[in-house]
Order: sequence, then C-alpha cells, then structure tokens
Amino acid sequence: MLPILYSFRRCPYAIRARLALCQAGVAVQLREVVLSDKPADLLAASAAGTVPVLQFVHGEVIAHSREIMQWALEQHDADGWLERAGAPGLRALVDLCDGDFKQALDRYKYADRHPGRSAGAWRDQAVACLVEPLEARLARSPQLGGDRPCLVDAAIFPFVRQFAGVDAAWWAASPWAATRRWHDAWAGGALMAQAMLRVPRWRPGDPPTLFPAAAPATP
Ligand SMILES: N[C@@H](CCC(=O)N[C@@H](CS)C(=O)NCC(=O)O)C(=O)O
Repeated sequence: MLPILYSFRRCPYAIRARLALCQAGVAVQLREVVLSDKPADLLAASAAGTVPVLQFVHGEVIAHSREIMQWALEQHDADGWLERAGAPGLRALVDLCDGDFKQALDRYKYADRHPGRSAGAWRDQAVACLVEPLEARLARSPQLGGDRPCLVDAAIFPFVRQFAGVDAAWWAASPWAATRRWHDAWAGGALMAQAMLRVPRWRPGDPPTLFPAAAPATP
C-alpha cells in the first residue's frame, strides 16, 4: 500500500510537494480534494484540513509541504537537491516566501478585501521582500543554488507562479528578467508537466490514482 497524498492541483503548497515527489520518483496514491468540501478522511488524518497531507499506511501523517519535500528527497535524491539547498541563505528564502511574501501575495490577489492599501502597494511589498532577493541571485546563476535546481527552487517557484499570474501583462513587462527566465523554465519544464497531472476529484471507494503517473508506453 502506497502512502496517500491529499492534494489540490492549484495549491502552491501542494504543487511544491508534488514537484519533490516527482523529482524523487516516490510513488503515492493521489487524492484530489475540493477545499470547500473536504473529505472526512482528510480531516481525520489532519484536523487542520490543509493540503498537502501525506499519510502513511501505518497512520503516520506529514501535514506540511516543506516536510513532505524533505521526506521525499530523503528517500531518493540522485541530483543533490537537498545538498544544494544547504547553501548559505537559501533556506531563509523559503521562510521569506512562506511568511512576508505569501502575506503580501494574498493581499495583492485579493486587494478588494484589504481596502487600506492599493493592489500596487501590496505588489511592491511582495517584490521587495522576495522578488528582489531572487533577482539578485538569479542574475548570477540560472537556479537559486547554482547551475542546477534544488529543493529551494521547487519550494518557491509555485508561489512566484501565483504572483506572476495575478497580472500577467505587468509581470511580462516587469524589470525582473532573470526571475522571469527562471519562472518560465520551471513553468514549461518536464517536472511541472508531471506534477500538474489532472485527475478527477477523489471520492471514498475510488480505485487508487498512482502518482507520479506511470510513463506512457512507447509505441
Ligand atoms: N503550512 C501548510 C499550509 C498549506 C495550506 O495553507 N494550504 C491551503 C491551500 S493552498 C489550504 O489547504 N487551505 C485550507 C482551506 O482553504 O480550507 C503547508 O505548508 O503545507
């Protein structure tokens, strides 16, 4: 019996977990949930009811995306994603992403719910706290930890993707050329194609959905 991953396709936390599972080649049973109608099995596994949640056969649960990434890569990490992520200052970027950047991103996305400041002001704040530090690094190397990707790229990319998607025209014309290049390489990469597999909503009793999907048979 494979571990179960409760997931939501567009959730950036779930995307980073799926990216790490794909990179590690660790197989799980994927259960796509609807956040407005969470399955009882998800709530029984993790009362917080957030996704992603990884549940093992013997009942153990990992309910945080960064810990799921870490666990997956500890199983198999042929390309050194964990080692490169240990470079000075890199993990602190993930803290920024999940903290100040995520808060500014949510306010930029839903600026009408935060009438005290304009969407542009929240966007400027998001840029200052994460995009500028990313740009400084990505102007020097194609990935955050050097020439090749690591856990930190995969942890941060889904949030930058969401930020870029709020106003795609603004993002396309923005001065963050190195970050855009990095974003586009991840967005169009093979790992994202694998991680963004479309599956129907899971319902109790459904047959397991294997993730990552088995490679299609070559003709
Ligand atoms: N700290 C958690 C946060 C996960 C999270 O907040 N996920 C959102 C979806 S993007 C969620 O499940 N929200 C609960 C809800 O909308 O009811 C993690 O890193 O996995």
